[in-house]
Amino acid sequence: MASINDIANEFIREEIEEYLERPDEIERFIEMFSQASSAMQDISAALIDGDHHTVDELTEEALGNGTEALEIMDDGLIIGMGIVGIKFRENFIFVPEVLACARAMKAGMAHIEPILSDSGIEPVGTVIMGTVKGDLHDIGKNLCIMMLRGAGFVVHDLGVDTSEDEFIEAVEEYEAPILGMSALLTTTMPNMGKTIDAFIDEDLREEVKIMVGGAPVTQTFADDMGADGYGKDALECVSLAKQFLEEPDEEW
Ligand code: B12
Repeated sequence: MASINDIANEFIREEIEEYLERPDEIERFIEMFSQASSAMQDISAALIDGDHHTVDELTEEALGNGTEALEIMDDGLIIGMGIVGIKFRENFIFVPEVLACARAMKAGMAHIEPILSDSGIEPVGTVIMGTVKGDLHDIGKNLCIMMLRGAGFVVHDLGVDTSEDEFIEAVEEYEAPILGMSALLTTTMPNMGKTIDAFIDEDLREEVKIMVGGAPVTQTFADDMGADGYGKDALECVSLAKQFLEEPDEEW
């Protein structure tokens, strides 16, 4: 088992000691950070600090040094956002600070987006993606979109706060066989189910495979609302979309 001293970055060690209280979370983050390179730890530290200039510079530098875009996304940006989430949950920081961190995350994503989205392969299928009504969180959805594009999917991004009608109109307009919905709030998760019901009411449910995701969403919740698939991260989002295309008539 790794120890806190296996983490090279002092700022990260201090963040863990000062803000993490649950033993399982302390252990999980020590494990993850100790496995990340010191360059990735520096990116995480800048993100946690809400410093978008430094995230911008360090991401560009890491790519220039040959670090894979996926490694930067997983070991730099997403782990850092995990610490931000805990500090927010425990009321150590508030919306303005989280917005600064989100801006830093986006500064890093701006560099890796063209790489992950540029698959250079023939389009394999069309996906509609959006965050559900009432919900403004888009970082996770945008990561999924990058990865889908990188895997050759054409993705129409409906953005945030997307109504049932907007999802239906987009699926019809683009004749998309796949729809992905994201929700980060327990209060907006039910809007996924409402959207699925709206597809049933319009007699369009058989026309589209529906996948759902977002931090509070679970496989059980997805099953209960009648989604075709649930993905815990952007990689699972891509593999679900691929499965939907490969076996369009299978049960998921
Ligand atoms: C950043 C953030 C914000 C930013 C959002 C900026 C932005 N542009 O997105 C801001 C500051 C605006 C914000 C606002 C609010 N937030 Co907020 N926010 C977060 C935070 C810290 C991180 C979310 C994030 O980006 N995670 C990183 C990404 C990479 O992870 P992800 O979104 O889960 O996505 C991954 C997977 O879930 C999956 N995935 C995502 N979508 C999809 C879709 C499909 C189809 C698939 C297959 C997979 C998939 O793949 C992604 C990549 O791996 C979370 C904490 C947390 N633990 O999630 C709180 C959190 C979600 N927020 C919370 C709250 C309460 C709010 C506010 C209500 C706060 C307030 N008082 O105003 C508002 C709500 C605004 C609104 N109407 O939406 C709570 C929700 C609690 C709850 N029970 O519902 C959380 C959990 C914080 C907490 N208290 O613990 N927030």
